[in-house]
Amino acid sequence: MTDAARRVAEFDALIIGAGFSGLYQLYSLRDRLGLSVQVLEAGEGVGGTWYWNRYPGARCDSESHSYCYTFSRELLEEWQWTERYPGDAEIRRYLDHVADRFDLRRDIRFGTRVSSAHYDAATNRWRVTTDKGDQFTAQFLVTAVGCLSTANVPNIPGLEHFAGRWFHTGQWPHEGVDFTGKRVGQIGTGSTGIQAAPVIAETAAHLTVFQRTANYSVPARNAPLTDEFQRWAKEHFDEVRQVMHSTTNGHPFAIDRRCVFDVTPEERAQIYEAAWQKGGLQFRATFHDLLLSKASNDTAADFIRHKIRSIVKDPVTAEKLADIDHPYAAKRPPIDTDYFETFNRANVSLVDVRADPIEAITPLGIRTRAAEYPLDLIVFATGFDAMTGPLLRMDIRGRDGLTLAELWKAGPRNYLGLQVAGFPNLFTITGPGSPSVLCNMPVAIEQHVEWITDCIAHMRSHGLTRVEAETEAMDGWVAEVNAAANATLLPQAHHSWYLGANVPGKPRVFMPYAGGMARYRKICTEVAAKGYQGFAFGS
Ligand code: NA7
Repeated sequence: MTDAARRVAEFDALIIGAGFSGLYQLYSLRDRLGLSVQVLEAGEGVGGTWYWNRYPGARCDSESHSYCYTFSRELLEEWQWTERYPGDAEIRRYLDHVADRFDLRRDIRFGTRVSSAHYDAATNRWRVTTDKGDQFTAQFLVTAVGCLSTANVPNIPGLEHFAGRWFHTGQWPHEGVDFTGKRVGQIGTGSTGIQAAPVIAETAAHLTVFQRTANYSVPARNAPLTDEFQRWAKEHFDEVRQVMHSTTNGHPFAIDRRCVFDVTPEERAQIYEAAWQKGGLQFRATFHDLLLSKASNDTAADFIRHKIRSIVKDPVTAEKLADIDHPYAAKRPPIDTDYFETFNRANVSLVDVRADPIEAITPLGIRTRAAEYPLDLIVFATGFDAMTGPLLRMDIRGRDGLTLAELWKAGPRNYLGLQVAGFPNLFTITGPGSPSVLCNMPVAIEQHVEWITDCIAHMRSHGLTRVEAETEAMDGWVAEVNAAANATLLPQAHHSWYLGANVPGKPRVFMPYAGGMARYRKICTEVAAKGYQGFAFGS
């Protein structure tokens, strides 16, 4: 046997990624269905997104009691979150615990990045090659690669000549970065930048925030969880899950049914103020029509702009921060801890790079059209090649050598966000075309993993070996995803990563399914109940 032949390992299923999705998919296929499964993971540990995102202030925007698996009652009972929103280290501890508790590590190969996955019709198997040249084959291939795992470092001329150090928030060094006494430049004011700036400013000599698009943000009001709340969350978990499953976005709070103009301006102001004081993404849930009507949305947008102006003392800085060009929540709405307050510090300044664009990075720092900012460190909080990026950076080829990159060159196409015509037995967890990033992620992930597991169980019990989305069903779903987005204000944020607008050259297509998680779950359940309508099986 040659070395090459010896290194081809065969499994029933291969899973790419060991974050929330990959861990649960491994457990489901291995322990529920009895398949032989191998997970391939680029990191040296479990955690996925949370393995890489260790930047200062990294924290989840979902409340901790809802940011977890619900499939195991014992797991729910034994795990204790400590804060209202879990920080990155606590989420890693949780996922480490899950991996140990369900004995998952023995089937995960760490430090292994998948470079290609090719379908072989003759054997009905996927052949997967890694960056180390190892090869694996399997009947089923499941991508659990996350939506925000391909870092987007903008191509600014001169970066290679910068004399200081630079980091992307999504590839943060595990040993941390010491900002003490340093002049730091931060590019980007999305959810990440809004979390990072206040923490960096605490120790940096000076922080300069380079803002291209001003952003709304609502206080998170993070705090330690009381014993009383922890008890309540455990005792009422069935009700909490019921709410998470019935709402549009999978969070443990319902979106109010009232519309903005159902109430008087005074009542509206009180409702917004109460939500601002309570903090968190609930602000978006105050009215039913915030993302449906521009006039309604304007009232929330004006409320937040007014808050920004009242918090930020320097009127010029306040105006730059409040000069927001899109409807509230049409981009992913950040929540923060003292973001706007940070601009009242003497060691923090804001540069509006729309008015004064970045021209180059020099050995000394960042040069805009009007000035040069000397820096020791640059933090790129510049986001990700979201949703399609993690899939397309692998060379995925289906039937007859068709590449995913070719099929998706004008934007992602799939059926239910789960399968692509021409790519049999390939399943994508929380890929484009599914609610994913518009939803509390673990809710979306559990639904996908369970649907995929049920589909494979169905195949095995019916002697079927191949499943593939039909082209017509795929085209119908692409139209449905577009229609769902166009029924909302979401496409009106022209710079949003939902649209791929943050990555030069990326097709501008609204990627996630905006029809709501509850509706999506119903569609998927009905499709399965009708004998997997829109999918073709082979044996
Ligand atoms: P985002 O939300 O994509 O934010 C990236 C930020 O970086 C945003 O303010 C961008 O401005 C800015 N950016 C990107 N490229 C550049 C260049 N070339 N010059 C200046 N500024 C730039 O990423 P995050 O990491 O904050 O959040 C991602 C998701 O993680 C978040 O939505 C949550 O779901 C969790 P722009 O708005 O494009 O003008």
